[in-house]
Amino acid sequence: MHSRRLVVKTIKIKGMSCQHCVMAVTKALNAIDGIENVQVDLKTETASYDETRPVDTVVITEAVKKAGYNVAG
Ligand SMILES: [Cu+2]
Repeated sequence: MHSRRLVVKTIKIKGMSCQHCVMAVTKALNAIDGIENVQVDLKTETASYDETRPVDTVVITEAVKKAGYNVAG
């Protein structure tokens, strides 16, 4: 039995305007290996998720960009 690494992270997402955008960003982030339990909030323009192993920020930025949005900051 090995311990499970888990870090909760929150990032800022720019460009979302409706629930369709929220779903698109959620799907893009959920597809990344090492990211789980994605929660995207339109009003605060944030995405929170559990990182179960280290994920390069470039991977996250590119996935969000590919979905049509941007990671701010
Ligand atoms: Cu939308």
